[in-house]
Amino acid sequence: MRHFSLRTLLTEAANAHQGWARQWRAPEPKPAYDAIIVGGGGHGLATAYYMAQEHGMRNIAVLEKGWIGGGNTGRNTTIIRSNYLYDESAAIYDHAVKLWEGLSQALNYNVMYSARGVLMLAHNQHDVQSFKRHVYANRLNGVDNEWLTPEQAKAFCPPLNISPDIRYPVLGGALQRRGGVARHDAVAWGYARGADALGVDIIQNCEVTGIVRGSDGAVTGVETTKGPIRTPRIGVVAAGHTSVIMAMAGVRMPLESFPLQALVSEPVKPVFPCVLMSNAVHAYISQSDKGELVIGAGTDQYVSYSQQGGLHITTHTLDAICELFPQFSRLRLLRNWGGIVDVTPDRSPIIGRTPVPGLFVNCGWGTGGFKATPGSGHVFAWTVAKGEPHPINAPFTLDRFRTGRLIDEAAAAAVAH
Ligand code: FAD
Ligand code: PYC
Repeated sequence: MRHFSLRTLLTEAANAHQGWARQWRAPEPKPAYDAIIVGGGGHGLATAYYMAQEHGMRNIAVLEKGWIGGGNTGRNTTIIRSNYLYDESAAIYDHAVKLWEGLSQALNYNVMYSARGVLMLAHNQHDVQSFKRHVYANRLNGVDNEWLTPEQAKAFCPPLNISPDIRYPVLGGALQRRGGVARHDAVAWGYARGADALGVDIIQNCEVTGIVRGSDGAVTGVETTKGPIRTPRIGVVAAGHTSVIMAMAGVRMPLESFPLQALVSEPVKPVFPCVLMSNAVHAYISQSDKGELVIGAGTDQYVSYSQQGGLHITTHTLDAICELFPQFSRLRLLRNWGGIVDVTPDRSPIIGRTPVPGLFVNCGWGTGGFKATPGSGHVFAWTVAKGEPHPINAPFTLDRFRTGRLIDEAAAAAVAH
């Protein structure tokens, strides 16, 4: 019979344990979510909704650093239209308009879409030529748009001053009758409620502070102010802050962030029947269902992340509004605010894959992404769910800034930037 000292016994036990430990591998931790959407604005919430509703992805989360709809979605002037010049743009913006038309029914939530017509005024010969070109191009794409004389513009929008001796005389206008407005926060809430009902987790006060990548470079999760979360797929939809988040994954974006402002007057009885935009003077106006005149300005000339812009920008806008609508000069301003928009060199969005496996981006809507919300969410959901672009967003690649296949919509983007 062998005798073992206590020391030998302990040493053998330790060796056996080490051998076992060498063979045993801890299983890879399971992803907490199949996909994460960064940004709880209208686009991010719509993306999550369509991922769950159309692609059956229920184990997903939307991470929002503040509160849902507190970014540009809740700060914009809600103008909806699809009168863009190029085929690619007409396709995506009109896809959105068609979804707007049935959105309240689809979500069973009144987003107050009101197709009251968007009239874009021409104030000089260049405007006239450019807008007429848009009218013809839109019609070829099956998008409604028509040219109005100054008298027809006044008949459509009676408060308009068409006197020829004003500083910005009206030479005519392009009218898209299917254009209009919707209630912006209802859009965020409607999509959030729909996504939540399908099992999507919406996590507010949860800022993404890092993107984690595995040894093969693919994403494996995010770092957040509430701790790390594992996921193999991330969709970044964080208007104004996209560059900051994409830099966390080592991707440099062709974007600049600018403040853009808007304001509302005190509420008055219904006086303004449509949406009117004057791109040359950077002013646009409609009336909300609460009665406030909703007025927007151009972007600041300098990049910034501050959610307020220069006072001189709004002053210039109000000068233009009072000249076009002298009767509004006695109205009082109720409040003004700003948002941060991210702008691409060709004023068209970027929607699709990135050089990092598992990382997708939807950004660059600049001053005009509210109108796109349902269409953008719909095609981005497809892109993230299938890992490949929907045919409608296929042209809007990040790669176009390398290949030069730009989609220059500076004129249709309308707002000065
Ligand atoms: P947002 O609503 O801004 O959502 C992005 C979200 O990402 C934000 O809630 C933000 O908090 C969150 N986020 C950012 N960083 C992080 C992070 N690290 N972690 C987690 N979350 C993060 N467009 C039109 O079509 N018509 C208009 O009339 C119009 N008027 C406008 C007027 C103004 C004054 C402004 C500012 C914009 C206007 N726009 C308009 C543009 C439009 O508002 C935007 O293009 C659109 O709302 C963008 O939607 P979004 O969901 O991508 O962005
Ligand atoms: O894209 O139509 C637009 C818009 C109007 C005001 C700001 N953006």
